[in-house]
Amino acid sequence: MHEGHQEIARWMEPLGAQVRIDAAGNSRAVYPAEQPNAPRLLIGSHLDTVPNAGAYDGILGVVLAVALLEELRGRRLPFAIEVVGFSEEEGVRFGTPFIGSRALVGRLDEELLGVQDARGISVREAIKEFGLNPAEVSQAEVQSDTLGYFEFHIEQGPILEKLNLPLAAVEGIAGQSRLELVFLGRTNHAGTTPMHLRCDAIAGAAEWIGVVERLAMETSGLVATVGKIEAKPGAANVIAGEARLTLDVRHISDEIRVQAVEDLIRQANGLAARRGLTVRESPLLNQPAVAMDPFFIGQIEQAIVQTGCKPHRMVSGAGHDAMILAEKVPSAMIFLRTPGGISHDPAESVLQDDVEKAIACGLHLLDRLASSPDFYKRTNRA
Ligand code: HGY
Ligand code: MN
Ligand code: MN
Repeated sequence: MHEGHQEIARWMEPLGAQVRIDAAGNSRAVYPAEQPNAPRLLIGSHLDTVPNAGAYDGILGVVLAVALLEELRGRRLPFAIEVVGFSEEEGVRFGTPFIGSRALVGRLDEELLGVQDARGISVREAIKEFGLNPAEVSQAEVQSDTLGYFEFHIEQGPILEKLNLPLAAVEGIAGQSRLELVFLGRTNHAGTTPMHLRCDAIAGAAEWIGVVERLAMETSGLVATVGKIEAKPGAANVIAGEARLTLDVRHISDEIRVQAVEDLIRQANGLAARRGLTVRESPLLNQPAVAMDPFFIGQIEQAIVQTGCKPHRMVSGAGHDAMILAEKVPSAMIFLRTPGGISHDPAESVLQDDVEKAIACGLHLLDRLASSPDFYKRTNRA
């Protein structure tokens, strides 16, 4: 992350930007406006990613923001542009996502600073280890006159490729629940324990994973994933006494999502009772669905048309920092087509022509915002 921060500074300083790292490890680079003390528009995305990832999720949004400013060729706008590289969006290390962007909306609180990783290191200690001061987290918050936030991001799904469209405006981001469940049974000998006398935690977890998949297949618009499972003691000739797994449930309707989670927990307890197991669930995230800013969506669609492309609006199944920034400032996203719909995998890719169109669209958007009186009138929730 230190190297990533230094690279972004190397890109941004020649453009006359002031670069700093805030206390949550976010890279913050401000490209000045025509006049000093002008309000800011934030453009960015996340710097972190998932294990064995592709090369575009998150970082493409930061690189596109830098490329957009380079394309201004020194031109200043009536507003400053702050390029933000969020330190932690995926939630891989601490199990809970959006740590970087929550600092910008004042939600990197004591509870979140106390969350620990698998080695028992808290967010607060990780910030100190990185060389930053957790006591300064409040200084990461966005200014009250911030005009908005927008994020370029790969779609990470198959829709734009199927429609043969390079770009889209995101109208909403699906809500997301994340939990950890632990099935507890009784460790025993694999060779001597008759089947009807077992309390097999892996077998119980496996049955429940089938229930998760079936519920999602039968509920329109719902996706549910068990992405990680760890068994103890984890030996071939030992019946597992513990199976620890993650659950990720998403839907654009919060009611359907929350209902599905409650249903899955109820079914976990039911099958555990039948198998002589117990289940412990720990909620890690209950992130409501978020609508993007209507004014921004309209401006983005016009900018897409000006770029010579057919406009399209869509819901994002993936979570993004924009859903956190939207708590404080008008937020929006521009999606780029994802070839093969593959993401969170080294095969993740973008088409160079789509990237060029995204930069052109971004320039049209900046020109539209710079000349739009409505853009400055909007009050912020900051
Ligand atoms: O998991 C997600 O929704 C995204 O990759 N942060
Ligand atoms: Mn991701
Ligand atoms: Mn992402």
